[in-house]
Amino acid sequence: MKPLEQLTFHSLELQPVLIPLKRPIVSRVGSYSDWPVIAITLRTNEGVSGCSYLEPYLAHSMKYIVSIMSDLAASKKGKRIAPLCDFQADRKSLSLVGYEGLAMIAIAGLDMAAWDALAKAANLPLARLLGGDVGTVPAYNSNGLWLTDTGKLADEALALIAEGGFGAVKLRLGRDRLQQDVDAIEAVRDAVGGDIKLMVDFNQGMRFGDAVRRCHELDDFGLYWFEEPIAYDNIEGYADLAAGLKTPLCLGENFYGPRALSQAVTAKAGTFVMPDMMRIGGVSGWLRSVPIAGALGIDVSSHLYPEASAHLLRITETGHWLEWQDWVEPILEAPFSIKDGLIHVPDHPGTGVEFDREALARFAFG
Ligand code: SMN
Ligand code: MG
Repeated sequence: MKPLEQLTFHSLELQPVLIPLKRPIVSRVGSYSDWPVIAITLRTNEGVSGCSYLEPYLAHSMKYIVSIMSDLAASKKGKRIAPLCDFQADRKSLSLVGYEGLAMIAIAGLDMAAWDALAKAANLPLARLLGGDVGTVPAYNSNGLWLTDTGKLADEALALIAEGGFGAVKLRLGRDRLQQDVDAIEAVRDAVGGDIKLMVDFNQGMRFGDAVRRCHELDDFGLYWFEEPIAYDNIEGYADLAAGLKTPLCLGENFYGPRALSQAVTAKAGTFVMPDMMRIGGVSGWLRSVPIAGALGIDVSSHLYPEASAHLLRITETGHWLEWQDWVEPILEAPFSIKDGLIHVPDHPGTGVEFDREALARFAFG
Protein backbone atom coordinates (compact mmCIF):
# COMPACT_ATOMS: atom_id res chain seq x y z
CA MET A 1 0.00 0.00 0.00
CA LYS A 2 1.43 3.38 -1.04
CA PRO A 3 1.56 6.17 1.51
CA LEU A 4 -1.34 8.60 1.08
CA GLU A 5 0.86 11.64 0.42
CA GLN A 6 2.14 10.10 -2.80
CA LEU A 7 -1.24 9.72 -4.49
CA THR A 8 -1.05 11.77 -7.69
CA PHE A 9 -3.30 12.14 -10.71
CA HIS A 10 -2.38 10.18 -13.83
CA SER A 11 -5.42 10.03 -16.12
CA LEU A 12 -9.16 9.71 -16.41
CA GLU A 13 -11.06 7.00 -18.28
CA LEU A 14 -14.63 7.98 -19.18
CA GLN A 15 -17.01 5.38 -20.57
CA PRO A 16 -20.55 6.43 -21.49
CA VAL A 17 -23.02 3.54 -21.37
CA LEU A 18 -26.76 3.14 -21.89
CA ILE A 19 -28.34 0.55 -19.59
CA PRO A 20 -31.79 -0.92 -20.31
CA LEU A 21 -34.23 -0.36 -17.41
CA LYS A 22 -36.26 -3.26 -16.02
CA ARG A 23 -39.13 -0.85 -15.34
CA PRO A 24 -39.04 2.09 -17.76
CA ILE A 25 -39.25 5.53 -16.15
CA VAL A 26 -42.48 7.42 -16.82
CA SER A 27 -42.59 10.65 -14.86
CA ARG A 28 -43.40 14.34 -15.16
CA VAL A 29 -39.67 14.94 -15.67
CA GLY A 30 -39.49 12.59 -18.66
CA SER A 31 -39.83 9.02 -19.92
CA TYR A 32 -36.80 6.78 -20.36
CA SER A 33 -36.43 3.11 -21.24
CA ASP A 34 -32.63 3.20 -21.00
CA TRP A 35 -30.49 4.87 -18.38
CA PRO A 36 -27.39 6.85 -19.41
CA VAL A 37 -24.37 6.49 -17.14
CA ILE A 38 -20.80 7.75 -17.46
CA ALA A 39 -18.44 5.23 -15.81
CA ILE A 40 -15.43 7.09 -14.44
CA THR A 41 -12.05 5.60 -13.58
CA LEU A 42 -9.39 7.92 -12.18
CA ARG A 43 -5.93 6.40 -12.47
CA THR A 44 -3.11 7.55 -10.21
CA ASN A 45 0.64 7.32 -10.80
CA GLU A 46 0.84 5.08 -7.74
CA GLY A 47 -1.40 2.35 -9.17
CA VAL A 48 -4.57 3.02 -7.13
CA SER A 49 -7.70 3.69 -9.24
CA GLY A 50 -10.76 5.61 -8.07
CA CYS A 51 -14.17 4.76 -9.56
CA SER A 52 -17.43 6.70 -9.70
CA TYR A 53 -20.28 7.30 -12.11
CA LEU A 54 -22.68 10.00 -13.22
CA GLU A 55 -26.34 9.56 -14.21
CA PRO A 56 -27.11 12.65 -16.32
CA TYR A 57 -30.61 11.57 -17.50
CA LEU A 58 -30.06 12.63 -21.13
CA ALA A 59 -27.94 10.26 -23.23
CA HIS A 60 -26.84 13.04 -25.57
CA SER A 61 -25.59 15.17 -22.66
CA MET A 62 -22.87 12.62 -21.88
CA LYS A 63 -20.59 13.94 -24.62
CA TYR A 64 -20.70 17.47 -23.17
CA ILE A 65 -19.88 16.21 -19.69
CA VAL A 66 -17.08 13.95 -20.94
CA SER A 67 -15.60 16.92 -22.73
CA ILE A 68 -15.58 19.15 -19.61
CA MET A 69 -14.18 16.31 -17.49
CA SER A 70 -11.39 15.66 -19.99
CA ASP A 71 -10.36 19.33 -19.85
CA LEU A 72 -10.37 19.24 -16.04
CA ALA A 73 -8.30 16.05 -16.10
CA ALA A 74 -5.68 17.63 -18.37
CA SER A 75 -5.09 20.33 -15.73
CA LYS A 76 -4.48 17.74 -13.00
CA LYS A 77 -1.73 15.59 -14.48
CA GLY A 78 0.89 14.76 -11.84
CA LYS A 79 -0.88 16.80 -9.14
CA ARG A 80 -1.69 15.46 -5.70
CA ILE A 81 -5.22 14.08 -5.21
CA ALA A 82 -6.90 16.63 -2.90
CA PRO A 83 -10.64 16.64 -3.66
CA LEU A 84 -11.75 19.35 -1.21
CA CYS A 85 -9.13 21.75 -2.62
CA ASP A 86 -9.92 20.73 -6.20
CA PHE A 87 -13.65 21.26 -5.60
CA GLN A 88 -13.01 24.96 -4.87
CA ALA A 89 -10.41 25.41 -7.61
CA ASP A 90 -12.40 23.59 -10.30
CA ARG A 91 -15.56 25.54 -9.53
CA LYS A 92 -13.61 28.79 -9.74
CA SER A 93 -12.02 27.74 -13.03
CA LEU A 94 -15.46 27.26 -14.61
CA SER A 95 -17.31 30.08 -12.83
CA LEU A 96 -17.52 32.23 -15.96
CA VAL A 97 -19.82 29.66 -17.54
CA GLY A 98 -21.73 29.26 -14.26
CA TYR A 99 -21.34 27.43 -10.98
CA GLU A 100 -24.24 25.12 -11.71
CA GLY A 101 -25.42 22.72 -14.43
CA LEU A 102 -22.86 20.87 -16.52
CA ALA A 103 -19.87 22.48 -14.80
CA MET A 104 -20.95 21.18 -11.40
CA ILE A 105 -21.92 17.78 -12.79
CA ALA A 106 -18.45 17.28 -14.32
CA ILE A 107 -16.73 18.41 -11.11
CA ALA A 108 -18.89 16.06 -9.03
CA GLY A 109 -17.97 13.03 -11.14
CA LEU A 110 -14.26 13.72 -10.75
CA ASP A 111 -14.64 14.47 -7.07
CA MET A 112 -16.34 11.15 -6.28
CA ALA A 113 -13.62 9.22 -8.13
CA ALA A 114 -10.90 11.16 -6.28
CA TRP A 115 -12.44 10.36 -2.88
CA ASP A 116 -12.74 6.71 -3.88
CA ALA A 117 -9.03 6.67 -4.77
CA LEU A 118 -8.10 8.36 -1.48
CA ALA A 119 -10.13 5.88 0.55
CA LYS A 120 -8.61 2.93 -1.31
CA ALA A 121 -5.10 4.33 -0.77
CA ALA A 122 -5.88 4.62 2.94
CA ASN A 123 -7.28 1.05 2.83
CA LEU A 124 -10.52 2.30 4.40
CA PRO A 125 -14.18 2.40 3.39
CA LEU A 126 -15.10 6.02 2.59
CA ALA A 127 -17.33 6.27 5.69
CA ARG A 128 -14.32 5.33 7.83
CA LEU A 129 -11.91 7.65 6.03
CA LEU A 130 -14.35 10.44 6.93
CA GLY A 131 -14.28 9.47 10.59
CA GLY A 132 -17.43 7.38 10.65
CA ASP A 133 -18.05 3.67 10.33
CA VAL A 134 -19.66 1.18 8.01
CA GLY A 135 -23.06 -0.29 8.89
CA THR A 136 -26.61 0.05 7.66
CA VAL A 137 -28.78 2.90 6.36
CA PRO A 138 -32.60 2.79 6.11
CA ALA A 139 -33.67 2.71 2.47
CA TYR A 140 -36.88 3.07 0.48
CA ASN A 141 -37.41 1.40 -2.85
CA SER A 142 -37.65 3.84 -5.74
CA ASN A 143 -37.37 1.34 -8.58
CA GLY A 144 -40.90 1.69 -9.90
CA LEU A 145 -44.46 3.01 -9.35
CA TRP A 146 -44.16 5.43 -12.25
CA LEU A 147 -47.04 7.19 -14.03
CA THR A 148 -48.05 3.86 -15.56
CA ASP A 149 -51.28 1.84 -15.68
CA THR A 150 -52.94 2.27 -12.26
CA GLY A 151 -54.29 -1.31 -12.49
CA LYS A 152 -50.72 -2.64 -12.27
CA LEU A 153 -49.53 -0.54 -9.32
CA ALA A 154 -50.71 -2.94 -6.58
CA ASP A 155 -48.66 -5.89 -7.88
CA GLU A 156 -45.68 -3.66 -8.55
CA ALA A 157 -45.76 -2.20 -5.05
CA LEU A 158 -45.73 -5.70 -3.53
CA ALA A 159 -42.87 -6.72 -5.81
CA LEU A 160 -40.88 -3.63 -4.80
CA ILE A 161 -41.32 -4.37 -1.10
CA ALA A 162 -40.22 -7.98 -1.66
CA GLU A 163 -37.02 -6.82 -3.44
CA GLY A 164 -35.38 -6.09 -0.08
CA GLY A 165 -37.88 -6.31 2.77
CA PHE A 166 -38.59 -2.61 2.32
CA GLY A 167 -40.81 -0.68 4.70
CA ALA A 168 -41.09 2.32 2.37
CA VAL A 169 -41.62 2.90 -1.37
CA LYS A 170 -41.96 5.94 -3.62
CA LEU A 171 -44.91 6.53 -5.92
CA ARG A 172 -44.85 9.07 -8.72
CA LEU A 173 -47.80 11.45 -8.97
CA GLY A 174 -48.91 14.45 -10.99
CA ARG A 175 -51.46 12.84 -13.33
CA ASP A 176 -53.84 15.16 -15.17
CA ARG A 177 -56.75 14.83 -12.74
CA LEU A 178 -56.80 14.67 -8.94
CA GLN A 179 -58.91 11.49 -9.01
CA GLN A 180 -56.21 9.69 -11.02
CA ASP A 181 -53.63 10.47 -8.32
CA VAL A 182 -56.11 9.40 -5.63
CA ASP A 183 -56.73 6.11 -7.48
CA ALA A 184 -52.97 5.47 -7.68
CA ILE A 185 -52.45 6.17 -3.96
CA GLU A 186 -55.39 3.97 -2.99
CA ALA A 187 -54.27 1.11 -5.24
CA VAL A 188 -50.84 1.09 -3.60
CA ARG A 189 -52.11 1.65 -0.05
CA ASP A 190 -54.71 -1.16 -0.34
CA ALA A 191 -52.01 -3.53 -1.56
CA VAL A 192 -49.26 -2.75 0.94
CA GLY A 193 -51.34 -1.99 4.06
CA GLY A 194 -51.07 0.85 6.54
CA ASP A 195 -47.57 0.24 7.90
CA ILE A 196 -45.56 0.85 4.73
CA LYS A 197 -44.35 4.42 4.30
CA LEU A 198 -45.41 5.98 1.03
CA MET A 199 -43.34 8.84 -0.37
CA VAL A 200 -44.82 10.61 -3.42
CA ASP A 201 -42.91 12.54 -6.10
CA PHE A 202 -44.53 15.07 -8.45
CA ASN A 203 -41.28 15.71 -10.34
CA GLN A 204 -41.95 19.45 -10.62
CA GLY A 205 -45.03 18.65 -12.69
CA MET A 206 -47.37 21.38 -11.42
CA ARG A 207 -47.58 25.14 -11.50
CA PHE A 208 -47.86 26.81 -8.11
CA GLY A 209 -51.67 27.26 -8.10
CA ASP A 210 -52.34 23.67 -9.16
CA ALA A 211 -49.85 22.45 -6.57
CA VAL A 212 -51.59 24.37 -3.78
CA ARG A 213 -54.87 22.73 -4.72
CA ARG A 214 -53.50 19.21 -5.36
CA CYS A 215 -51.27 19.03 -2.29
CA HIS A 216 -54.07 20.23 0.00
CA GLU A 217 -56.46 17.72 -1.52
CA LEU A 218 -53.93 14.93 -0.84
CA ASP A 219 -52.92 16.23 2.59
CA ASP A 220 -55.03 13.71 4.56
CA PHE A 221 -53.78 10.55 2.88
CA GLY A 222 -51.02 9.89 5.41
CA LEU A 223 -48.30 10.29 2.80
CA TYR A 224 -44.74 10.37 4.14
CA TRP A 225 -43.60 13.30 2.01
CA PHE A 226 -44.61 15.38 -1.01
CA GLU A 227 -41.55 15.65 -3.27
CA GLU A 228 -40.96 18.46 -5.76
CA PRO A 229 -44.54 19.50 -6.54
CA ILE A 230 -43.32 22.63 -8.39
CA ALA A 231 -40.31 23.90 -10.36
CA TYR A 232 -37.20 23.20 -8.31
CA ASP A 233 -36.00 26.80 -8.18
CA ASN A 234 -39.30 28.35 -7.02
CA ILE A 235 -38.04 28.56 -3.45
CA GLU A 236 -40.67 31.10 -2.33
CA GLY A 237 -43.37 28.81 -3.74
CA TYR A 238 -41.98 25.86 -1.78
CA ALA A 239 -41.90 27.93 1.42
CA ASP A 240 -45.54 28.99 0.90
CA LEU A 241 -46.61 25.41 0.25
CA ALA A 242 -44.65 23.99 3.19
CA ALA A 243 -46.17 26.51 5.59
CA GLY A 244 -49.73 25.45 4.75
CA LEU A 245 -49.41 21.66 4.61
CA LYS A 246 -49.44 18.91 7.22
CA THR A 247 -47.55 16.49 4.96
CA PRO A 248 -43.79 17.18 5.02
CA LEU A 249 -42.41 18.73 1.84
CA CYS A 250 -39.19 17.33 0.38
CA LEU A 251 -36.87 18.92 -2.18
CA GLY A 252 -33.19 18.95 -3.00
CA GLU A 253 -32.37 16.59 -5.88
CA ASN A 254 -31.81 19.75 -7.92
CA PHE A 255 -29.66 21.69 -5.45
CA TYR A 256 -26.42 22.66 -7.19
CA GLY A 257 -23.91 23.06 -4.39
CA PRO A 258 -23.91 24.27 -0.79
CA ARG A 259 -25.38 27.72 -1.44
CA ALA A 260 -28.52 26.30 -3.07
CA LEU A 261 -29.12 24.04 -0.08
CA SER A 262 -28.41 26.89 2.30
CA GLN A 263 -30.83 29.26 0.54
CA ALA A 264 -33.59 26.65 0.49
CA VAL A 265 -33.36 25.69 4.15
CA THR A 266 -32.99 29.32 5.23
CA ALA A 267 -36.21 30.12 3.34
CA LYS A 268 -37.92 27.11 5.01
CA ALA A 269 -38.63 25.74 1.53
CA GLY A 270 -38.81 22.13 2.69
CA THR A 271 -39.37 19.97 5.74
CA PHE A 272 -36.79 17.50 4.40
CA VAL A 273 -33.94 17.78 1.90
CA MET A 274 -32.52 15.14 -0.45
CA PRO A 275 -29.29 16.17 -2.20
CA ASP A 276 -28.13 14.31 -5.28
CA MET A 277 -24.40 13.51 -5.44
CA MET A 278 -24.12 14.65 -9.05
CA ARG A 279 -25.65 18.06 -8.41
CA ILE A 280 -24.61 18.87 -4.88
CA GLY A 281 -20.98 18.44 -5.98
CA GLY A 282 -19.94 14.89 -5.19
CA VAL A 283 -18.53 13.91 -1.81
CA SER A 284 -16.97 17.36 -1.29
CA GLY A 285 -20.22 19.10 -2.16
CA TRP A 286 -22.12 16.87 0.27
CA LEU A 287 -19.59 17.53 3.04
CA ARG A 288 -19.90 21.29 2.49
CA SER A 289 -23.72 21.29 2.28
CA VAL A 290 -25.43 18.89 4.61
CA PRO A 291 -24.01 20.26 7.89
CA ILE A 292 -26.13 23.36 7.17
CA ALA A 293 -29.26 21.18 7.23
CA GLY A 294 -27.91 19.31 10.25
CA ALA A 295 -27.46 22.50 12.23
CA LEU A 296 -31.08 23.42 11.51
CA GLY A 297 -32.32 19.97 12.51
CA ILE A 298 -33.50 19.20 8.98
CA ASP A 299 -33.42 15.54 7.95
CA VAL A 300 -31.27 14.68 4.93
CA SER A 301 -32.07 11.87 2.49
CA SER A 302 -30.16 10.91 -0.65
CA HIS A 303 -31.15 10.95 -4.32
CA LEU A 304 -29.81 8.24 -6.69
CA TYR A 305 -26.12 7.15 -6.23
CA PRO A 306 -26.94 4.61 -3.48
CA GLU A 307 -23.34 3.46 -2.94
CA ALA A 308 -21.55 6.78 -2.32
CA SER A 309 -24.67 8.21 -0.64
CA ALA A 310 -24.79 5.30 1.81
CA HIS A 311 -21.27 6.11 3.03
CA LEU A 312 -22.19 9.77 3.44
CA LEU A 313 -25.50 9.10 5.18
CA ARG A 314 -23.50 7.07 7.71
CA ILE A 315 -21.70 10.29 8.72
CA THR A 316 -24.59 12.76 8.29
CA GLU A 317 -25.86 14.25 11.55
CA THR A 318 -29.48 14.23 10.40
CA GLY A 319 -29.22 11.29 7.98
CA HIS A 320 -32.69 10.08 7.01
CA TRP A 321 -33.57 7.83 4.03
CA LEU A 322 -31.46 6.41 1.25
CA GLU A 323 -33.21 6.32 -2.12
CA TRP A 324 -32.62 2.83 -3.44
CA GLN A 325 -32.38 2.16 -7.18
CA ASP A 326 -30.71 -0.75 -8.92
CA TRP A 327 -30.47 0.93 -12.33
CA VAL A 328 -26.67 0.99 -12.43
CA GLU A 329 -26.25 -2.55 -11.06
CA PRO A 330 -25.75 -4.17 -14.51
CA ILE A 331 -22.32 -2.47 -14.77
CA LEU A 332 -21.23 -2.93 -11.13
CA GLU A 333 -19.08 -5.79 -9.90
CA ALA A 334 -20.59 -5.99 -6.42
CA PRO A 335 -23.88 -4.18 -5.78
CA PHE A 336 -24.54 -3.41 -2.10
CA SER A 337 -26.85 -5.83 -0.31
CA ILE A 338 -30.30 -4.81 0.88
CA LYS A 339 -32.08 -6.69 3.67
CA ASP A 340 -35.02 -5.73 5.88
CA GLY A 341 -35.13 -2.34 4.18
CA LEU A 342 -31.55 -1.55 5.12
CA ILE A 343 -28.63 -1.00 2.76
CA HIS A 344 -25.39 -2.49 4.05
CA VAL A 345 -22.24 -0.42 3.54
CA PRO A 346 -19.53 -2.99 2.92
CA ASP A 347 -16.33 -3.06 4.94
CA HIS A 348 -14.14 -2.68 1.83
CA PRO A 349 -11.76 0.12 0.89
CA GLY A 350 -13.31 2.98 -1.13
CA THR A 351 -16.96 3.63 -2.00
CA GLY A 352 -17.61 0.09 -3.20
CA VAL A 353 -18.11 1.18 -6.83
CA GLU A 354 -16.14 -1.18 -9.11
CA PHE A 355 -17.03 -1.76 -12.74
CA ASP A 356 -17.71 -5.00 -14.55
CA ARG A 357 -15.52 -4.13 -17.56
CA GLU A 358 -17.24 -6.65 -19.83
CA ALA A 359 -20.62 -5.04 -19.02
CA LEU A 360 -19.21 -1.59 -19.79
CA ALA A 361 -18.24 -2.85 -23.26
CA ARG A 362 -21.64 -4.45 -23.76
CA PHE A 363 -23.61 -1.27 -22.91
CA ALA A 364 -21.16 1.20 -24.53
CA PHE A 365 -22.88 4.29 -25.94
CA GLY A 366 -21.65 6.54 -28.75
C1 SMN B 1 -36.44 10.64 -10.56
C2 SMN B 1 -35.16 10.17 -10.61
C3 SMN B 1 -34.66 9.74 -11.84
C4 SMN B 1 -35.44 9.78 -12.97
C5 SMN B 1 -36.72 10.28 -12.89
C6 SMN B 1 -37.22 10.71 -11.67
C7 SMN B 1 -37.08 11.15 -9.26
C8 SMN B 1 -36.57 10.57 -7.99
O1 SMN B 1 -37.09 12.51 -9.19
O2 SMN B 1 -36.56 11.32 -7.02
O3 SMN B 1 -36.26 9.39 -7.94
MG1 MG C 1 -37.56 13.14 -7.17
